Amino acid sequence: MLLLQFSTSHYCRKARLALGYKQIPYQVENLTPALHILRIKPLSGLTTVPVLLPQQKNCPAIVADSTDIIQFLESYQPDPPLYLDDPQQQKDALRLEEHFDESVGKATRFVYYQFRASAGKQIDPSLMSQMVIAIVKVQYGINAKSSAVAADTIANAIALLGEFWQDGYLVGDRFSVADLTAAALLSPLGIIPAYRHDYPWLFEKIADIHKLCREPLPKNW
Ligand SMILES: N[C@@H](CCC(=O)N[C@@H](CS)C(=O)NCC(=O)O)C(=O)O
Repeated sequence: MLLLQFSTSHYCRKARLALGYKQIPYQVENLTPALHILRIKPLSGLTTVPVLLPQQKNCPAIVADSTDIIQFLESYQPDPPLYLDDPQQQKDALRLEEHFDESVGKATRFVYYQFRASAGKQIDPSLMSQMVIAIVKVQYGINAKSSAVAADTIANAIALLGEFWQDGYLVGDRFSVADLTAAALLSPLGIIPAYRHDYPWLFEKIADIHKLCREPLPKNW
C-alpha cells in the first residue's frame, strides 16, 4: 500500500496509526504542500491528504480521507479491530471520530500554527519554515482571535477526554477508532509547553497509543 501524505499532517498521522495498529505494511510518498494538488487532484478529485493507494487485487485504486481509509482498512483486515461490535457503541465511536475530524482537528491546526508563528518560532526559525507557516495561516484564517476560539474547542475536548482516558477508553471497554482519532488529532499540541504542563496525563495517553500503533511520536515532542 502507498500512503500519499504530508509528513507533518495530523490527519495523515491518523491514517498511519491505523495502518500500524493493524500491522499492515505500507510505504509513504511525502508531498510538498501546494504542489501536492498536481499529484492528488487527478486521483481523488480532492485537495487534501491523506490518500491511500491500496495497490492490491480486489481493492479500490484510491481511498481518500482518513475516515474512509480507516473504514477501508477495517474491511481489508478486520483484526485487530478499530470498530466496536455493539452497534450503539460503534455509532458513538464514529460520531466521536467525526467530531474530532471536523471540529477538534481543525482547532488543533489553529492553535499549533499560531504557536509556531509566535512563542514557538525558535522550533524552526528558518525562512522556509516560517514561509510555510505564514501561507497556512492565510489559507485557514489563523490569527490570535481565531486561535483563541479554537483553544476553547480544544479545552472542551480535553475535558471530555479527562472523563474517559484517565482510566479507560472513549467508548466501550477497548481501544477503538475514537481513541485513535483523538490521539492523532491532538498530538500536535505536544510541542506547546502550556499544554504539556497542564495535561501531563493527556500526553502520556497519546504516547501510549502511538506505542500500541507502532508509530513514532511527532518531531520536537
Ligand atoms: N477530512 C480530511 C481532512 C484532511 C486535511 O485537512 N488535510 C490537510 C492537511 S492536515 C490538507 O491536505 N490540506 C491541504 C489543502 O487543503 O489544500 C481527512 O480526514 O482526511
